[in-house]
Amino acid sequence: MIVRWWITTLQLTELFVSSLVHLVYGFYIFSSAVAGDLSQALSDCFYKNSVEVSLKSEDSKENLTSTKDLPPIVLVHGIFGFGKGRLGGLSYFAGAEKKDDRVLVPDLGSLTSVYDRARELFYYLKGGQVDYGEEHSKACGHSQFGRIYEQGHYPEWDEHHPIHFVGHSAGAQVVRVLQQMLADKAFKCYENTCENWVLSVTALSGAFNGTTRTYFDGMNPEDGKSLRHVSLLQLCRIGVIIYDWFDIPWLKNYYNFGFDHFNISFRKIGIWGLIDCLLGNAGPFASGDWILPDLTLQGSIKLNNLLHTFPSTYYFSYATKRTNKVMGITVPSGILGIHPLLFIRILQMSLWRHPPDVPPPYKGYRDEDWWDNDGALNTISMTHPRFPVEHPSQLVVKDSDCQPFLPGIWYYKIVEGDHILFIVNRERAGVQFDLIYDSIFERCRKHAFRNNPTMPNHII
Ligand SMILES: *[C@@H]1O[C@H](CO)[C@@H](O)[C@H](O)[C@H]1NC(C)=O
Ligand SMILES: *[C@@H]1O[C@H](CO)[C@@H](O)[C@H](O)[C@H]1NC(C)=O
Ligand SMILES: CC(=O)N[C@H]1CO[C@H](CO)[C@@H](O)[C@@H]1O
Repeated sequence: MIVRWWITTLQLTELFVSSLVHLVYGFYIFSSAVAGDLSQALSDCFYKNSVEVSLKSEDSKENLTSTKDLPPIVLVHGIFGFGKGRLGGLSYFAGAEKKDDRVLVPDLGSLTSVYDRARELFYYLKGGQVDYGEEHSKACGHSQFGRIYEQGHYPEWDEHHPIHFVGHSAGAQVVRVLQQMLADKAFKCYENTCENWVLSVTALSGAFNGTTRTYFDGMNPEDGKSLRHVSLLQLCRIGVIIYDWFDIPWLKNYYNFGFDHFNISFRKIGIWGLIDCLLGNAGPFASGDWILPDLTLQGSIKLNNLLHTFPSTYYFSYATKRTNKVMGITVPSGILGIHPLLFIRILQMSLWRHPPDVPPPYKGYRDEDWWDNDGALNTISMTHPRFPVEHPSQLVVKDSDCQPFLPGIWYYKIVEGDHILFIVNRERAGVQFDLIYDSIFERCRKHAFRNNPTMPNHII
């Protein structure tokens, strides 16, 4: 009895400390984001013209009659992310979308599952009402139909008008799931979809292989699906349900977790429905149809079982790392110039031990493979999809390592940086910010295209 009480007290203390860490950390990101956005807006006033001139001159080199002919580059946000128009016009990609004339930034819900995001992304581009699919909706207890896009953002999208995708974190996995859905012809009334609708996939700290961070925050390592009773995610769950239940229009316009298709609003479920959700009998957290289960090691294995790397699509991935090995021990790299709260998160992950009484998530699992990390994801998870089969890949150290740039292979670069270095606040990444996005956009525009979109093997 006393032992139990003692354990609960310990858990509560741990919870308190970790939520404090995350709260302050979140606030730190948010405030620096707002400050960054302001200074960005100011500097834009002064420098916009010069940037535009340099872009134009690059375009003319390629003889493009108009930007309308360019395949769009679609930037897909990750967890807690948001698209264009949310948070008072803040840019999740820290203004990187201004670097090219044809960039789209969809808003896919900040905590919804990878599957639901992929469905939404399709209709965002093609237009029409989001159809989550009958079977999936029934299984997860949400409406089959969602938001209506009166006007698609790229209605001509097809094999001959393919798209470049850039995904941050979970956004990279969303793109892979979408590509598989296209290959599987999973959209009703669109019989002609195929994998070649996707021209290239670029992952920035992509969550391909899951992350041990989910277990620190409250996912159960036993099943990778349920939540520990006392945990940060438990608080998050309660907060989200209440936020959605109050359903205050201007607030939801400002920031939306994306669970509208679950009908959590008080107008629809009343007080008993709220209690049901809070008790864990209904809603996204009950059915597991939200993002965290997809980011556990177990959840990623389940997703990856169905996903392929396709031969005519270009793949590039940036894996971030903020750790180093010192005498065989993995430690956060560089104590100077790193925010103390970020330091704690990285340190935490570099000390990860899988609970000994729980079977390992896969055969051959070793804790040490998962110690290198960027504070949110393990580096091993970000390079390329590895499970259940290792997908073709090549490490890039010098730029010449990926020339010629071939489709069907995951080229990857390891970048010294934390998980949020390339989003929200561009000042943090400094010169690296421009280097990375410029090379992404340049690769899309100059190296990734198919000469013959209708290769004979696609016709047959
Ligand atoms: C650019 O391409 C168009 C058609 O694709 C062609 O008519 C035109 O001559 C080209 N211009 C240059 C400068 O190559
Ligand atoms: C949610 O509400 C809409 C109408 O407002 C209804 O059509 C839909 O069936 C409801 N979904 C669920 C899962 O209750
Ligand atoms: C969860 C998962 O997919 N894990 C894989 C990640 O990468 C390692 C190293 O290759 C694989 O062994 C795991 O199976």
